[in-house]
Amino acid sequence: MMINLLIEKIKNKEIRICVIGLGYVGLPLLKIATEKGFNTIGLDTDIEKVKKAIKEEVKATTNLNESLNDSDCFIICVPTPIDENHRPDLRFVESATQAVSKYLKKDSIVILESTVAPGTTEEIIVPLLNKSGLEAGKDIYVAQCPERIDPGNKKWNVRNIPRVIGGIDEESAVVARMLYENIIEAEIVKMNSTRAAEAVKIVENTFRDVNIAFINELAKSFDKINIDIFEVIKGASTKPFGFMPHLPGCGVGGHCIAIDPYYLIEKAEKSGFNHNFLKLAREINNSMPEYTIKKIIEGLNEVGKCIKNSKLALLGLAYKGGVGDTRESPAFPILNKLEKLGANIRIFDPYVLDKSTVKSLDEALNKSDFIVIVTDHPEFKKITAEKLKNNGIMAVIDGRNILDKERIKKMNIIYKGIGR
Ligand code: SAJ
Repeated sequence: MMINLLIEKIKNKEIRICVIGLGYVGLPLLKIATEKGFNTIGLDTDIEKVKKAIKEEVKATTNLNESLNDSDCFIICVPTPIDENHRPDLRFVESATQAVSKYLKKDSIVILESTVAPGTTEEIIVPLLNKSGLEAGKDIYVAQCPERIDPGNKKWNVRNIPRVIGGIDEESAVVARMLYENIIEAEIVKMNSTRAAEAVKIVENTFRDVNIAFINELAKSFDKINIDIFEVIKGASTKPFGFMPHLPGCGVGGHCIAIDPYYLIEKAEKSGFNHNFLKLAREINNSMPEYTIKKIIEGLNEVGKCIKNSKLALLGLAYKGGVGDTRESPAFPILNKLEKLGANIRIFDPYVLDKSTVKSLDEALNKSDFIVIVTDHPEFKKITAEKLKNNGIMAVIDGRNILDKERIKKMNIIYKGIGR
């Protein structure tokens, strides 16, 4: 088909879009594409995700044929995790691509939203698609449009976050951009290649990882010289340009920041470059749970206690405040170490009740002598020094620096923050 005809079909919403992967990226995309008038269907291997999508009034299925057959456009939004050796794991992307390649027809559009190393679309996705007998760049259009969802963000969402796209050729880029311009209400910026679009996403998140590592290392250093890093960040933030505040904490979790740098590190290694700096940043961020344990030991020692048999509340399992996602959360290495050291632990996370061992914050507090804050949930930010005193809490290890240090210390409760 002439590209103009395809563009007309897109503008007239005459194509069927199949979104593969209905997690925190795919489901919002499926919903907004449906809202914009496209004929859509969602595909996921997890029946619970399909049920959730149907409850949100979009068509979804676990059935490959029902979803992939008769679709003109396939948008792949499946996870790209790392394995236990921090090696990228493309299993989900490869199986989704293999499934799609069985249903391709002339002028199909395939777009990858999953975060991958630069070069993945060209070197892995295209060869898998070409196995269909149709040729990417000749018979089908292929592009990369990295997802930019920030779970829990009240301001930025799939509708208003600008996107970048890159095509394996100019026509693929034009088609993909036209498609997203008819779904997303924000700017769609065309890069010169899929490789550049893949790199944009990795760079965005690696930028964040190294900046967090920078402030985490400063926190360790300032702990030694009795400087409150928070006060310094606040001071540095008065500079109206050239400084971007990041916060120290008990660790960097989640399926983006803690993962994406490894995709670039491995890709670069294969191409003969060693990302010393990115690896060091990952090492520093991965050291923060251990550093938090050190602060717990220090805090308990100041009241003549040790971790063994101490009654301790671990507040938070999620990787960041306001969400229930526990992937790569620093809570688990901290919890494992505390259990190894024989602590008597109560776990509470209002967003992860199925893994909590007590039913409320009050129960966690009144059954404990010490608290460790791991997640900056809004509920935990409201914990007052008075509440701690009334519950007989002797020491607070504030892994997210969210409590009122001075007020807590005034109540003769030991306070240990990360860098404060
Ligand atoms: N964290 C710190 N210090 C900081 C910021 C975060 O320790 O200054 C920790 C958090 O506690 C968490 C981890 O890092 O454990 C990741 O936090 P995050 O706020 O970066 O949250 P994510 O992983 O949901 O990141 C997403 C990303 N969005 C996408 O990948 C599409 C990221 O690009 C966004 O910059 C980020 O949201 C955001 O800005 O909130």
